[in-house]
Amino acid sequence: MKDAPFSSIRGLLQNAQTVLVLSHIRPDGDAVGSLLGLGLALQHAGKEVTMVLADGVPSNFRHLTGSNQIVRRVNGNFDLTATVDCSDIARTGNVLGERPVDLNIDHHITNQNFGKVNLVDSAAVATSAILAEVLPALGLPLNRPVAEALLTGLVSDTIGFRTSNMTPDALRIAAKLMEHGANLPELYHQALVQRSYNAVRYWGQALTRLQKKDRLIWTALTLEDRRAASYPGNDDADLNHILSTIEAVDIAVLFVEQNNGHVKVSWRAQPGYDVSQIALKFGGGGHPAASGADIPGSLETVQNQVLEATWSVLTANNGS
Ligand SMILES: [Mn+2]
Repeated sequence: MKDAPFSSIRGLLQNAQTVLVLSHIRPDGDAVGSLLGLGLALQHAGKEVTMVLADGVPSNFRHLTGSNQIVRRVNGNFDLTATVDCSDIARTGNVLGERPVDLNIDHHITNQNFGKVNLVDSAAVATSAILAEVLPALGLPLNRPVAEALLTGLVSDTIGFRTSNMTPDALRIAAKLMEHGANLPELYHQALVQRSYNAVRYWGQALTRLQKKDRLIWTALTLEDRRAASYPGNDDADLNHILSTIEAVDIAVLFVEQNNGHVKVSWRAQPGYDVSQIALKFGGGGHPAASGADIPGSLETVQNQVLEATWSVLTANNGS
């Protein structure tokens, strides 16, 4: 963060009245939290802000102030376009058209630095954590709704402060957000603990087919599973969190069949592995310990290709 381009960001913001802020498809807590954190802070500073999530706001984040302002399409022109928590432009859901990105704020190690100004800190536990430091430095106050959004992002991406990249600084940021009015137990419960009945039934389908080879574990959620459980989303309903709690496993892979002929793949790995490199090979990205990709092909084909590539990473590490 030492080289953070604060003065360029300040310049961009000063000259902008209308601001477009976007985050990524299949939004998680950090996507929603960083979007609202930046968006509401800019609104508070008198800017006219449009916030966009191509897939809309997941139901477990609709309690956040400002979430009802988030729209799914981009209309009109803006003085400034900013993305948060997006490692590449396609992650916005291709809603930008020809509009260039002025400001790219992110913490993914695979970030493509596609903005005119890029504030990318891969050591940060969440994009929301970056914003919790950047906003006050830019003279944008952390009021209660902003603090709630950012703490939601921080809690989500660290799975409740327990990912291996946790730092004392991340806890200090959380403490600061609590001091600005964010209720940790409540936001934690909404972001990580509470689940729908249908989501757990959806997990059940995949858990009965769970497979293990040495220290690799995997399963798939099919379209049929989604229908059987009446699960409304096209995501994994956080099942990968459950897979990553299984003992004596180094890498967990979850396949989610999509209705566009693609398969969404997510990897979770123990420290010492870098699954972002596998994801990158398949057109995705992420973090060393948690990555994802959207791969065209049938479930069977994608599963074979991905398991083969993952297996070779696992065995290469074992040999080193
Ligand atoms: Mn994030």
